[in-house]
Amino acid sequence: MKTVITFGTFDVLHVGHLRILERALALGDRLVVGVSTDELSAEKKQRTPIYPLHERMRLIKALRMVDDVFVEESLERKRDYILEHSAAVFVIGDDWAGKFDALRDLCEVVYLPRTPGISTTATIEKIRD
Ligand code: C2G
Repeated sequence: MKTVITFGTFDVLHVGHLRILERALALGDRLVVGVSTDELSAEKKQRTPIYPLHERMRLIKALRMVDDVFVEESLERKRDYILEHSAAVFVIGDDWAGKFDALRDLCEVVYLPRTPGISTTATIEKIRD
C-alpha cells in the first residue's frame, strides 16, 4: 500500500486543488492530506482563511480520492508527518519547486504543475467585486 502525502490550506476549494489531489493519488494507492491551521495559513497567505480549519478539513475528507486528513501545524514538521503516515511520496504544486528537496532521503518528492488561471486569492477578489 503506497501512501501519497500532500499539504495545503485548501481555502475556498477550487478545481486547482481538486486536480492536484487527483494527480497526487495517481502516484500511489492512498492519499493523506495535511490541512494547514488557520494560523499557519495566515502566515503563508498574509490573510486569515475564509473557511475555518474544521470546515476545510471536512470538505477535503469528503472527497472520494482522499483517504485521511490531518492538521498541518507548521511547515517545518514535514518529516514527522511523513513518518507518522508512512508516506512513500510527497506531492506539492510547483510553486514550491525545490523547497522540500531535503525530504528526498525520506520519500519521493514530486512537484506538480499548478493549474493555471485559478487561485483562492483571485476567487475571493472576484466575489468581493
Ligand atoms: N494548487 C494548484 N493549482 C492552483 C492552486 C493551488 O495546483 N491553481 C495546489 C498548490 O500548489 C498546493 C495545493 O494546491 O499544492 C494547495 O494549495 P494551497 O491551499 O494554496 O496550499 P499552499 O499554501 O501551497 O500550502 O506545507 C505546504 C503548504 O501547506 C502548502
